[in-house]
Amino acid sequence: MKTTLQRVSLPPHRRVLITSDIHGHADGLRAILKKARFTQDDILIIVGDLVEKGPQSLETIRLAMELQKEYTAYVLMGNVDLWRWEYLQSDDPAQQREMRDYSLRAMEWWGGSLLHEMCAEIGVSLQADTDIEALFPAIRRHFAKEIAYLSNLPTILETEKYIFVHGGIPHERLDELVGTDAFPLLKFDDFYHSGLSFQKYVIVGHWPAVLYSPSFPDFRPLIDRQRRVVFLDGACGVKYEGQLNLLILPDGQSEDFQLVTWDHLPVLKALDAQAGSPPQEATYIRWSDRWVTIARRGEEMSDVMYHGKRIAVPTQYLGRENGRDYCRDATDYVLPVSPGDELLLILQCSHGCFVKKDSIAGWYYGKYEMKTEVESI
Ligand SMILES: [Mn+2]
Repeated sequence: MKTTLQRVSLPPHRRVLITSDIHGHADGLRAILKKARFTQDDILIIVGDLVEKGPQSLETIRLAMELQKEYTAYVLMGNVDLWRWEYLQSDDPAQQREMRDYSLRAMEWWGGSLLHEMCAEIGVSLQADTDIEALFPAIRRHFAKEIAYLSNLPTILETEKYIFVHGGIPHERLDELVGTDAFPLLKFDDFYHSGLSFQKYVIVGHWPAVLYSPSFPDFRPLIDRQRRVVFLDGACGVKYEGQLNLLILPDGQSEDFQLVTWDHLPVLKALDAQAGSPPQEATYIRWSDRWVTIARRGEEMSDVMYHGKRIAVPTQYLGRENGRDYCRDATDYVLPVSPGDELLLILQCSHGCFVKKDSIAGWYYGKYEMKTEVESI
């Protein structure tokens, strides 16, 4: 797939709503647009990765198609969108079987896959022994529109003040990038640490912004005003405690970002006050640097050594990979909480709750009551 560039002018007096990495959460996208009061006066930009890691991949593609018909909406390609399209258009039986086998694992991990949804719609329940080669012609026919839609998603969108791309760009000379392989721009891992800075703001998804948090997990977009880069990805689907992030600009010339988020987690109401721990002393074991030494393994909580510090983590967060122990995203950060605060429940332990407050994850040890929904959206 070659890099394509779409240039548009953003008219004044129209809000610009920017999101990315929907990952099969069509209901989340609908909810966040509703929360942002998205109307036909607004402009929507989705910076790639519509599919996989969630239960509604096909629905998300169709929702994006619909949004582009009925509203001013721009949708870019993500690396996962490209990956799925490559498999769907492949005539290689080995690749078709690989897609089936990946999809079966995805069903276990994330409760769904694009291929499961496609098979279900043509009346087939996808199984390990499904003759996927025999099914592919029917899938191609039935989903010709959706497959064509994926293949036509542009790589880069450029406006007067902004450049949007799923992963990142090595430089701002966009005309030089057109026609080159799109893959490195879609899967530009850890773009923040490339250290690059730009004239126009470069807005990307792909790499969960939380992985860039210095000492506690912060799921909000990371906006680096000096280097002029914005990292949107709230890790929706990728992490259980992930969220959708939507940035709103009052118009396309503005740099005044407002944030709206969407979460699927159950909501608690805190009943006690809790003093937070000093943020700079907190430790965040992040997926991109997850290796630990287990100092004490307990039934519910264990102690691990992480960069010379001993911290308590839920035992169920521990795992082993290639003979090394790791811990999935965890922190010892204690959140500052006031009675009445709304907390999103990630994990309940006997001594406290691992929660998210205003997009930041940490511990709460006080009393609480369960609330049903944040608000009916
Ligand atoms: Mn991605």
